[in-house]
Amino acid sequence: MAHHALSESAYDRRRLRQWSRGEARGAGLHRREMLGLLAAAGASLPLAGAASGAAAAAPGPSSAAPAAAPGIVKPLPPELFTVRGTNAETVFSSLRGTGVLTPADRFFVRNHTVTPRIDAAGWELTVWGSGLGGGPVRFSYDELRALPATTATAFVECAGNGRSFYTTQQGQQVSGTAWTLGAIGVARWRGVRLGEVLRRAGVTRHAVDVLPRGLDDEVVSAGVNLGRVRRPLPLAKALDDVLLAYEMNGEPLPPDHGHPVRLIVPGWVGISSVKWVGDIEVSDEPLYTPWNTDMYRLFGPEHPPQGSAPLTRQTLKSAFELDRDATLPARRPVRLTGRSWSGAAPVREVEISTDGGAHWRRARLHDVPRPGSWVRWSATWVPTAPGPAVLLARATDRAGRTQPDVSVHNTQGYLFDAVVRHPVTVV
Ligand SMILES: Nc1nc2c(c(=O)[nH]1)N[C@H]1C(S)=C(S)[C@@H](COP(=O)(O)O)O[C@H]1N2
Ligand SMILES: [Mo]
Repeated sequence: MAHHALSESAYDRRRLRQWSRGEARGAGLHRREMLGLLAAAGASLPLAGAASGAAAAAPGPSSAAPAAAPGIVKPLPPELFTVRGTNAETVFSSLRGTGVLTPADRFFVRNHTVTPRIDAAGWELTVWGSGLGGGPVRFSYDELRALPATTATAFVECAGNGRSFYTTQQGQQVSGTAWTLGAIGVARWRGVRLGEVLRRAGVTRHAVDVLPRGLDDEVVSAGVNLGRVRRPLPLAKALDDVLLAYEMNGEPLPPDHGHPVRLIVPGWVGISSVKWVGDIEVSDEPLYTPWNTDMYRLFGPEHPPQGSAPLTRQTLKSAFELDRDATLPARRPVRLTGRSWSGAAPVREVEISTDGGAHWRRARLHDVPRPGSWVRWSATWVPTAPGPAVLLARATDRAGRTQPDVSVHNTQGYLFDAVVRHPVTVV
């Protein structure tokens, strides 16, 4: 663990130095140009799509959402999903009573464009680039499935999960899809280790970066074509625990979640887990795309002028499996349930407050905390006086981090980690 943390941060520092010196190549856009685009109007992150709007413009959970996300294949009934532009957020209360694994029918979808329909029989993966000993190597779906299989339980969580609370709870402006806390799901993924495929493709010791690219449409943002979704992964992570997954919860990957094959990068921001992967470049020098230069880094007054290093691990969060503004009867025991998770380490403890943070007590944990997954928890509450109340849940992980009261702002609203205030009404 420590070894990987070290090599990851060394890698980030090297990348950041190169970026600062203007050595970034292949990013598609000059950074200043891109930042200008992102700042323009400050309204919506261009990639979020016109319909989704910004957190500032659409703070409510569902009031401003359009009726459907045309690019998503699976049904999106309102009791399971809140549609936000090209994306669909899981209604957290719909997880109540489900297991650790999020059923595919309620797993959130984050699409930069639209879900492509890809036939596994005609699909192949091409691995190529200067970090290989020889030329391109191709794998058919059947060849990939014939390689040694591994399974892993891991969450996929959008870096912007919780973004709307920068605005509704902290009064700050951010750009991007106005997620509440439902841009996360946990699944059991089955596939082949990326490291296994890279070794078979002849990765050399000069390789430093691995760039998976999706087969979905090129992303056009404010009139600029950014190309296909692609984000470099440092070789150390690629060889560690990354999967090329072809099954989700025991079924072939559904179209919306990357059929036939996607990356699963445990613990890291969701953008790392590229869906519908078609090719992987293995490079002997660092690579740059808009997804590791202008997006998915922290910008703003509280961060270095060049922005933070590219985001890697997810932060920690907690959510109640209860609708916001739910109505609860007074003087009757109510079983509050929820989930907490962290990208850094297993969750150690969850505390809840039913009086806006004046008093705290421990919630009961229902799962053995594991890295890269979440724990379900519960606590019984007997509301006394009728009227409004605010519920809070606060997680601490085994790395010693506790959710703070306030999250440090960044312009694109990533990595929200503060305790979320959950209003209810006692009647
Ligand atoms: N090819 C491709 N991969 C992608 C995306 C995309 O739009 N295209 N979205 C990314 C983002 S931002 C997230 S949060 C996750 C979401 O995965 P899911 O839709 O299966 O929940 O996929 C990532 N992989
Ligand atoms: Mo995301």
